[in-house]
Amino acid sequence: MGTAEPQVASTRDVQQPQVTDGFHLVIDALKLNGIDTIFGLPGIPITDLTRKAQAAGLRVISFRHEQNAGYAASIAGFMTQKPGICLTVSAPGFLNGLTALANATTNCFPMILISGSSEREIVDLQQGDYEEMDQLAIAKPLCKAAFRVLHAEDIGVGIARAIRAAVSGRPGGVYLDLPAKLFPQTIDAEAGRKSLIKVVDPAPRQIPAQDAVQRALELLKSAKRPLIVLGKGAAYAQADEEIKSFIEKTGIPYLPMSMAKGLLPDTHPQCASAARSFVLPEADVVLLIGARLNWLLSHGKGKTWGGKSAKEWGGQKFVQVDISPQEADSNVRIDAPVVGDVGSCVSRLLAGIGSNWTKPPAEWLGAVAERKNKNIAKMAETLAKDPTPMNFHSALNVVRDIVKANPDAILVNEGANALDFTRSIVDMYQPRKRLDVGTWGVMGVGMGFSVAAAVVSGQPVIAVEGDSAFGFSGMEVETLCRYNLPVCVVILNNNGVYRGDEVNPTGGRDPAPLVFVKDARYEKLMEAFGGVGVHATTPAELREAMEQAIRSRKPTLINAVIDETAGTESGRITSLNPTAKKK
Ligand code: ADP
Ligand code: TPW
Repeated sequence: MGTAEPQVASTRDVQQPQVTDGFHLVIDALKLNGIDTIFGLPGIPITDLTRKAQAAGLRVISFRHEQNAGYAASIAGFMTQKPGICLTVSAPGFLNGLTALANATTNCFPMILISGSSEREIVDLQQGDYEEMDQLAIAKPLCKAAFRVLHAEDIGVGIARAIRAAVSGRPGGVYLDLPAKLFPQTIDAEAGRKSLIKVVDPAPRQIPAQDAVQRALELLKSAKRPLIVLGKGAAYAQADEEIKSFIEKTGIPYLPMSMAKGLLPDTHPQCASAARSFVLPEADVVLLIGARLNWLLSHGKGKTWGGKSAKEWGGQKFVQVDISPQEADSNVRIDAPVVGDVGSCVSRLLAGIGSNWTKPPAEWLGAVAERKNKNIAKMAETLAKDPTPMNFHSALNVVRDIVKANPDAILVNEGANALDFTRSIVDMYQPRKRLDVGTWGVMGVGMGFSVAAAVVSGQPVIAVEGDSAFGFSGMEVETLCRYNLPVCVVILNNNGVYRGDEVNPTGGRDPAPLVFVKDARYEKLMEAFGGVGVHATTPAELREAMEQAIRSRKPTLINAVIDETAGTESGRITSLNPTAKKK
């Protein structure tokens, strides 16, 4: 071990001892564990790692900003159940990747941020090294686990621990600190090979206790108005068949959370999305599968759930299937927690319902269907309108048709109104095809998610972006072009954050804080790098451009110009604005 030259053999006849180094041990450890792609951005001290990784057959996707590489890694983790790898340089590169790492942890996406770091001796004495920062200490509170490797022979253990921490139990983000000095360290090749660990069973199944399953089934059986809520944990678990069978056998209406859309097709007769505001307050027993009762579900209480005031419990009983035993009771009482992985839990629930299960009362199913049909008819009327200029609805009606015709395509979605309207208008037909802003409602995931979705799946990607949302990662259109990815970006352009018609009431020289340059030609950004740019002002132009993009698989950016007065502040979550809260 050490950075010294390999020992020179004493006679000419004796072969030079074979050595390996830190660079190759990192690459070999990743490959040994089935990791085939690195998302990152090169620079000291990891430049050669990117080159050597590519030479060793790993796919290395280089970004223009580490945050986007980080988001790409995290969503690759969500899609594949393998930790997505993001590789960055020290201090500023590391910090740029950190937002994505924290976001991954918040969303339960498995990812490993690997950052090069500077000399420990200098960092610890704060003597001002190049890009000096105590990265491990900074990462720790923002991720599930953080490790540093100082010696080449520990690389195998470091990567094995990082993989296990990222994917076992509740998945999340892991930080792995690799100091510059580690990479050129050499050790005997055979010893190096032996030091690597192929992780056996990285995400062990967690079987729920039989009495917990029984308790849950009894509660469900007693329900008059049962409801199932599917969250992105259910989508992540890849237990699609078990979930479908359970829902269909029980006959219980279900509500998919945003990224669980498509687990069963949104057009499924039991899908209650179009009756959300009816089923939440009316249900008496709710089965949560891989969904937290956080703000996205109004914390399980208040008016959304039929409570009389903002904080009051609506009276529902809850069954919660989750891999994290600490999740139950985080917001309201969970009457029947079922702790385990979704696949194991749902298959046991399915086995437990047996053959004499009675479907929910017709009265409940009828009421849900009635509300749903009424809302669907109302939406159809709105979608049929063709106003000038285009608005969210007339543009998204086109996206809805294109996704229906291309159910394999992956839909990436961010913005405020652009997010809310897309979620409710565009039906999804297959699991894990909708990738969006997740638990934080974070802007900036768009192009990173799009790159990863295309790279991981090989399928076409449609990214529906608010014009503000797009700006956070817009430079990555160059990455789309460089790797020639089949991504069609649709910017719903209303000239600003939320909408574009605000004026500075003081009459001062600056525009209002929420508005952008009017009539911006975003499509020229894509043209600058050799992709296809389209300026679309009608649904017909949008449709033609999207069809062409899917057919050609060329990176395409469609600047879909919509009414700048369309949209509301913060979209559907205006009520969370502090000023609104005061009222
Ligand atoms: P959503 O935003 O779609 O409601 P959340 O991110 O709030 O979903 O919740 C996802 C939940 O799924 C988390 O509580 C997480 O612990 C859980 N989870 C993740 N993976 C699994 C799995 N394989 N089995 C069971 N639960 C899981
Ligand atoms: C990292 C706050 C939420 S939504 C949004 C911002 C800035 C943009 C909304 O405008 P857009 O969409 O994209 O044009 P639309 O359809 O309503 O016109 N910084 C981060 N995350 C968040 N969520 C914000 C700021 C925000």
